[in-house]
Amino acid sequence: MKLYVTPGSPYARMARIVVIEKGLESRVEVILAMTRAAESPYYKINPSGRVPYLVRDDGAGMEESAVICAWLDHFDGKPVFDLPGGGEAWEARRLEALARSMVDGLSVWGREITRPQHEQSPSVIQHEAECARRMADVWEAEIGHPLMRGALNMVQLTLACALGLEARNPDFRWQPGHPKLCDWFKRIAARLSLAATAPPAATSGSAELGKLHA
Ligand SMILES: N[C@@H](CCC(=O)N[C@@H](CS)C(=O)NCC(=O)O)C(=O)O
Repeated sequence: MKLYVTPGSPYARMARIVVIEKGLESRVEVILAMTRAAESPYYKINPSGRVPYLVRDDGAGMEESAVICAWLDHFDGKPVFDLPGGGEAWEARRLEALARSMVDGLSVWGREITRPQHEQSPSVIQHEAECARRMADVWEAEIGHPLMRGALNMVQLTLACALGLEARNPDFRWQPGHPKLCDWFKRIAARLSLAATAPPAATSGSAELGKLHA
């Protein structure tokens, strides 16, 4: 399989983490894609131009981090990241949506600040900065939830990738005033799969097509 990513994408990071957690490094070639660039050769592989994108062994291509993570997790027939069913199902889905909402907002903010200065919208930046601040407050209150402890699951993974975006955006300073979230993040960020996929500090944003070790 081939997994197309960029080093700074939180969505691609989720898939890269699952590759490592599931020991799929020898089955999945992780490839850097050139996104958001006119005439990128990547558009011939994935017409939407987004990452992550998984080209399966049967040649079919899959979009969407949640779908790709689930596919990779189920590849060996022994999924470990599925959210619980039964009585906990709605809580799990509620929290996953909350974490994904934070990634989505931070991605809008991150995209805005990587545009040329004259194209950036101060009101979009302010809106997303305030949203991120409120979301950090919400997570400070939610982080004690039982689903945020114990075996790694998609909620934890998604939130960790959201908070990790502090490396990409110097104005996303969620740590002050959020001691419980800081403790939680410190522990999860030390995990091998997270340390190996930590986003680089923001530079130009996209990368040449090439190989990337998960
Ligand atoms: N909902 C998608 C979002 C993917 C996404 O927006 N990826 C960004 C990188 S963080 C991207 O590929 N942007 C390039 C573009 O929009 O052309 C997912 O969960 O995979």
